[in-house]
Amino acid sequence: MACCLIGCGSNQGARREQLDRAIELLGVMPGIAMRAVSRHRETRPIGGPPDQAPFLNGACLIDTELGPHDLLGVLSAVENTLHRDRTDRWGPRTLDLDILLYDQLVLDNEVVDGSALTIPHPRMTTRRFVLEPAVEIAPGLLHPLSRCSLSDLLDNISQAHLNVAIVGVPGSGAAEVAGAVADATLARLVQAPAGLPWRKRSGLPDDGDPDAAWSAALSACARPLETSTWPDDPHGTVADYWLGSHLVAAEDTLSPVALGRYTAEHAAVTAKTVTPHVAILLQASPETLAERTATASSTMIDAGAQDNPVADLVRLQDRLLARLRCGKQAGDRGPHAVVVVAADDLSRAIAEAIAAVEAAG
Ligand code: A4P
Ligand code: MG
Repeated sequence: MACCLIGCGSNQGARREQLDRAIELLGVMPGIAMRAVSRHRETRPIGGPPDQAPFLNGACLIDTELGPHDLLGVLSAVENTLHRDRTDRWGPRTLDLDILLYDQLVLDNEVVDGSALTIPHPRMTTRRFVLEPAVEIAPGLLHPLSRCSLSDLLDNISQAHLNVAIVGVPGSGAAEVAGAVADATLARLVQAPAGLPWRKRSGLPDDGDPDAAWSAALSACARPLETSTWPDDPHGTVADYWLGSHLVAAEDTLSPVALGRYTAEHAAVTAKTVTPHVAILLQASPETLAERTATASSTMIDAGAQDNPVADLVRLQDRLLARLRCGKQAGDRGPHAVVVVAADDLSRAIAEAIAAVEAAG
């Protein structure tokens, strides 16, 4: 028997009746027992076509004997009974039922019979319209990736001054996405004062002492994030980098002795800085990274320094994903909410990143 959290939404037709009917239908399905149902709340639509109607959102907790894909099939059948139209992604809908959590199961885009399933729901950690009803019925339930309770995740996005980091390797478009998110959300923009010195980079000491380059980049990037000078206005901050990237990149580059020293230095420096509440990780294909870094090779990476700089970028990107995904397991210095955004199409990445941040408000 698995305990599952289901998110429910509607912004078309008789919203309340449709949500009530969906809960009723779910409760009588074979293999499903309804345990708790939240109130429905009216919420502002996030993403999708402009001018769509407000949503009613809620959540329910079920026990089920069904496997995750069979459960998804049942949810789709209930959506269809209530006349769900699937023409537009994030478009108006009579009913949307999402699997938010399925026990502590983690599935990454697992395809069975043509339908893909990602659990936990990949956008839930920044969505107030998901977390508020979920916390009402299951505040202590653990999110298996962040290792935070639902109530911690809601507190995390409820900070007076939301701190967002756009994380990506050179060529991912982090600077462009961060600028656009800051503009759209009226947040303060913090731009990286120095790049990662995992290649010989312009603007960093080039004296043959790799340790000095790593230290210089770390302290330059830590300065704008120092706790002592951090603002508390309600607009929030969007930075186009995350200090954790420096450590992940260093692990791939420095000798064991140099890395030991740098790890201690990194811990001491980051302890004096703020931790982002939300990280948006940009994920680009090797082709995109090759194309974007070829046009900017003089400032992004020294292509002559390695045989295959794009392969290095891809490896770093994978390791950033792994590090960010493991949440609190990596200590409490990691962002609690992590959203992965495909970065090959930059306008789409910008829209997704803005939606992820606006969903917290
Ligand atoms: N899918 C993968 N993982 C899951 C999962 N954990 N639960 C697949 C449910 N479905 C999952 O979903 C598209 C496909 O996602 C499914 O075929 C399934 O195989 P869909 O319901 O057909 O389409 P969608 O909902 O438009 O897409 P998506 O990406 O699930 O949308 P989201 O992220 O759920 O966002 N604003 C407010 N205020 N309230 C809302 O409820 N909802 C959305 C939809 C956007 N903005 C909103 C709200
Ligand atoms: Mg859905």
